[in-house]
Amino acid sequence: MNTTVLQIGPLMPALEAALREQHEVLSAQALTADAPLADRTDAARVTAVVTSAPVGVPAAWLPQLPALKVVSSFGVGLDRLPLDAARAAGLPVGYTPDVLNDCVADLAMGLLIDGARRIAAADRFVRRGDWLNGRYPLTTRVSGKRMGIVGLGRIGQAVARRAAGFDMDVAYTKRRPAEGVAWRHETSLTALAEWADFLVLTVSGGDGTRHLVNAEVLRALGPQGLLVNVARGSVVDEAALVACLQSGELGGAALDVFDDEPRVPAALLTMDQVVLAPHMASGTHDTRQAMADLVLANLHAGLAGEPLPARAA
Ligand code: 8YV
Repeated sequence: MNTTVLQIGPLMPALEAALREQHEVLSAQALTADAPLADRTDAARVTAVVTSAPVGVPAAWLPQLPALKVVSSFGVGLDRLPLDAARAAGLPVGYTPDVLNDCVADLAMGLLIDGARRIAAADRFVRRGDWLNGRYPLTTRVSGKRMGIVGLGRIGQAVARRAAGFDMDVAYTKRRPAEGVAWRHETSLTALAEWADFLVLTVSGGDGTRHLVNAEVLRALGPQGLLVNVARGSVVDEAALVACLQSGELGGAALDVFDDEPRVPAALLTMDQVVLAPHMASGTHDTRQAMADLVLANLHAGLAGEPLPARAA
């Protein structure tokens, strides 16, 4: 084996096995950006880094990997990848866009329907035996409502197409209007939230979108409104979210991502107007296999000095 891959954090078992079959694999876990890499592994041998979107790579590690030819990340999120440093070093960084659009959009719709119709809460109601004592409370209609989408990228557009099947009116915010789409572009996020019944977050994470959805936006969405987040926990001011749900200023939330996941704010755990999912939007056998295949294709292209099939930097 002439290639040494540094694996950062856990990966799906089939991908880990495929890496081990073809390469020497060193692993590093529990990242902190200031921890010196050379103390834990034989950094000089490393020719490739394989990581995942929620784990990423600390920028400080790149100069410590003199033989590095490529970084290949499992996921579409770029918020934990050192793209500027990689560009400056001419180092290709691969990621896995597109192959997960459908599954993430499917889960966004599932969370939305659950948030409005309270399916998970109804399941708890039946299991508790509460049905024997009376009917389940009425819920909120989904079809024909207004959906606001924050960040109309590839995933946002897949959500918007699904909303059309529910006869919804769709509008979105994005830095610049998306080309070739008929949905209405709205410049103000607060105005979008005010208009929408359902606000779906599909925007990228990172410094530029940190706490974009703040108390003002949540109050604009209002007591009948539902927030759906399949983007990143960092996009929402979680303390404001908890406060608005507690006070009833926001109707409900359906969340796949959290600021400090896998830790979820304790206050959310007891709220029936909240649906909680464990960052599972891309988590189907089909999509995760497609993501793993793309991670390997990016890795091998980078090692061969060829163009990456999906390059982020
Ligand atoms: C993760 C994600 O990659 O694509 C992303 O950005 O957050 C997810 O698809 C996945 O959960 C594996 O950790």
